[in-house]
Amino acid sequence: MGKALDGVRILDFTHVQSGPTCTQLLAWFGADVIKVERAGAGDITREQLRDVPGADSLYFTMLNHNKRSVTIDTKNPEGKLVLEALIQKCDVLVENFAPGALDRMGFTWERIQELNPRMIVASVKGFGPGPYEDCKVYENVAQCVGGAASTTGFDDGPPVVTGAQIGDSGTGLHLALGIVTALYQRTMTGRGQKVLAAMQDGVLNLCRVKLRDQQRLERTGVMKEYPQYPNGTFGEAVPRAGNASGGGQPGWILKCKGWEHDPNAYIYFITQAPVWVKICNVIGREEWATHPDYATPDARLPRLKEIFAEVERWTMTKTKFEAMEILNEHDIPCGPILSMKEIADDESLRKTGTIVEVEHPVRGKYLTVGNPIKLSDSPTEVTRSPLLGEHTDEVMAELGYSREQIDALRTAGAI
Ligand code: CAO
Repeated sequence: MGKALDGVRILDFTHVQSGPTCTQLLAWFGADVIKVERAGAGDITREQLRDVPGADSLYFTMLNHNKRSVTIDTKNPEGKLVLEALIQKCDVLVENFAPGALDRMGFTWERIQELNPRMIVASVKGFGPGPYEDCKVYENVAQCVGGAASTTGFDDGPPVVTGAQIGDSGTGLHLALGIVTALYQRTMTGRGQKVLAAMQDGVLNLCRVKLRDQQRLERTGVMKEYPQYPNGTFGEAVPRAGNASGGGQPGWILKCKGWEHDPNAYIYFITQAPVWVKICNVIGREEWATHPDYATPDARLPRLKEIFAEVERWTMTKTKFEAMEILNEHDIPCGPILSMKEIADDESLRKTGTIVEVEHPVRGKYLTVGNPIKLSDSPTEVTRSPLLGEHTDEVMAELGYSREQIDALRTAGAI
């Protein structure tokens, strides 16, 4: 079976996390992704957080599957010529260097257009145009400037960053969508274009509901589904909501059996209005189904703390999996707090290819997250990340360089 992006060639000039997640997705959809790395060093993540001496780190291997690696010194005049040849052969250049780095290398948008007017140039930057556009940005900075940190955590504590890499992987996803959209537009216009995904914008897009709440707060001064209601105070900005549910169906994280020694013996419980009567029956508070203080969503809002405390008295008598099973029998939405260990061992995630075991020639077997997006006509096979420069000769030959030319460029330090 073919792949959705068969025939698309990507010049992958990305490093660290945000850019590589984007190009890895494109590779999983079938694009030929040629990762250009600095000769001798490579993507800095190859050696960051190493767990096996001498082997590429999991940080690198888990973000660079299905790619080819070539090493080019793009500041060397002869290396620049190799990069030019690649630009002429590829459809998309993806980069996430610090602002201005590509220009400093001599590859401005104008120069790239001269070389290949069909080329799409896709960039991740920390910020879009404005006062901070020249700043370098990492994951947690993006979470802080995109509205995630100020709205995450508990009211009586400091802002908190989340484990989900919404700044890096989230922006990589945004960029991937921009790239395939630009490729689609090119089929009609024949022209390339610039695609920019700023990490601040990507995080803010994922925090859309919090900007909704900012406006609700300004209009009404109170948000009744937030834990600050009815006894706490609201200030001028959207407060941290603890574990409250973001939507109109109140939820909270509740203890389950074993919580005293297991940090993940908890369940997320949603008091979804259509199943309120079933909730009352399951927890043994049948009278709440008709009591005017509890029977309607509006009546429940000022009593959510008391309601969740009562539900918790029930969940504490069950393991999170027992509670999940019983609640699902009654169509009550809930979710056990799964540890990474439990997820790694999850058979169903392995069956669907969401968790994949990969063999690597230096580090041996490791687990990775496969393609979370499943296409029925374009199945994903996850293959290992490339060793540094593993495909330099192969790609150079495809570009038309002879054996002698390749050797000479290597001697000159250009590749
Ligand atoms: N040959 C020669 N030079 C190369 C090269 C190659 N193959 N590949 C890269 N370089 C050079 C660049 O040209 C740049 O040189 P100058 O500084 O002289 O222009 C240099 O390597 C370093 O690039 P950088 O500034 O991007 O790297 P950094 O480690 O200093 O910064 C980061 C890293 C991530 C903060 C920065 O790249 C950035 O802000 N990127 C945009 C936002 C982003 O993607 N952040 C997410 C990172 S994941 O958490």
